[in-house]
Amino acid sequence: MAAFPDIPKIQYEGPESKNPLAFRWYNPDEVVAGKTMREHFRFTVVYWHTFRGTGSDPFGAATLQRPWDDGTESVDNACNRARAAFELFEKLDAPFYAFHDRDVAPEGQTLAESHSNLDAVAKVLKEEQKRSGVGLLWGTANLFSNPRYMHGAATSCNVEVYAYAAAQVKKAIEVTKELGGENYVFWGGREGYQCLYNTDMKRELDHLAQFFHMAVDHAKSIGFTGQFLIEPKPKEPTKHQYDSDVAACVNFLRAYDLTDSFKLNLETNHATLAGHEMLHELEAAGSQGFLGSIDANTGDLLLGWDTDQFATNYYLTTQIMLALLKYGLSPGGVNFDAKVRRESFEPVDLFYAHIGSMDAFARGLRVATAIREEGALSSVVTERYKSWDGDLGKKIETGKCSFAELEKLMLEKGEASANTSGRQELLENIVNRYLDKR
Ligand code: XLS
Ligand code: NI
Ligand code: NI
Repeated sequence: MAAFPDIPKIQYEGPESKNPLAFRWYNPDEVVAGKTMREHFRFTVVYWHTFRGTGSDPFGAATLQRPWDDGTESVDNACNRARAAFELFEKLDAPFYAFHDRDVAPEGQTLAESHSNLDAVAKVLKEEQKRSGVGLLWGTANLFSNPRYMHGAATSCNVEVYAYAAAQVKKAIEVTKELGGENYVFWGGREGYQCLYNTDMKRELDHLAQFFHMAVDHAKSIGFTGQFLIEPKPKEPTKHQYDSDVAACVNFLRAYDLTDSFKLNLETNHATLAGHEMLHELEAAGSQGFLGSIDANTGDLLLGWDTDQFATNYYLTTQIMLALLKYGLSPGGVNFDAKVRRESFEPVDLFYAHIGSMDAFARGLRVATAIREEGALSSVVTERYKSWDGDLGKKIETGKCSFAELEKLMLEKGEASANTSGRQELLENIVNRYLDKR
């Protein structure tokens, strides 16, 4: 039985379309900047929000209607849900999905039972992948929901909880490999602290690094070649998450000799919670060679938590696409780590949400491509740094200069040459001009 019987396969109808179940900007087979749109985005639907979200919040119970779900934590229900999920992926023409182990299969009474539940559902996932051609962008383990993880997992003060987490990740990597997953993600879950009075920060960070080294070793031993990704987030659920932002993650990876095996999965709402724009995080990661994948969503700047909304703002998607065109994304993707609001309780709302955000990204791609092709921003940047293109700049940039030489030069000159305008307002107007265009 179809889960979404009234919803057709979503088609591209062009910008003038008023059909809410059609794409206006996302045309999967259209080539833009040398690649099809499908290849640019590698759009990914998340299992946890889209198929496990209930709409409950700290003030109220579940609201979301999901007729295919019988509400039980059984393996049968999990298998039915998986079939419903693939119907949505196919109707949206989304080439990938992503999951946590506990999203797709119920946790058992013992670790062994949880493993076998996961294997049973993975069988259905594998069949559905084969049938539909939808692939797994990444897998991950949920190391935060079960109460055993109250003090964290890989940073827990309880060594057996650490061991349990390792066992769970080992299995999740194996299942990800079995399903052809292209990446494996570590979001920090509860790896952080609520209170420094009870926390040995150095020891926790050392443990976390050992955990990652063991994950790398295990991946090698089973021949899993997917990319490992860390997902920065500054707070929530802990007061301070260790992977707080790109700078903190890159520092951690360098300090613990993990740079060969890890890149970063950047999420818009996490960037803004850290007090950064997404573009800042993309530049910080991309310029250091750590940009792996993105969790595409948006927050609400008036709310201080991870609201995980679908991104529809063209400025945001244009900025993201400017960075993705500059640094590239594969084997990552544009992963909709976003949820419908609890008031949007009907199944069709899942379609409106994804279609709108896919379109916003496609529009962003078109605008960013035009900006780049015409060099509208890059020519200004080149011009702005042109003083560095002379002999002096070269000498400094290649490490062949000293303070003494620079002092000598400036003593001779007496004053630096005049500055030029930064032209920020003009550039903001130029970006608007590209946004006006079709
Ligand atoms: C939570 C994270 C989470 C990860 C996957 O804030 O965004 O959803 O993406 O564990
Ligand atoms: Ni995320
Ligand atoms: Ni998040």
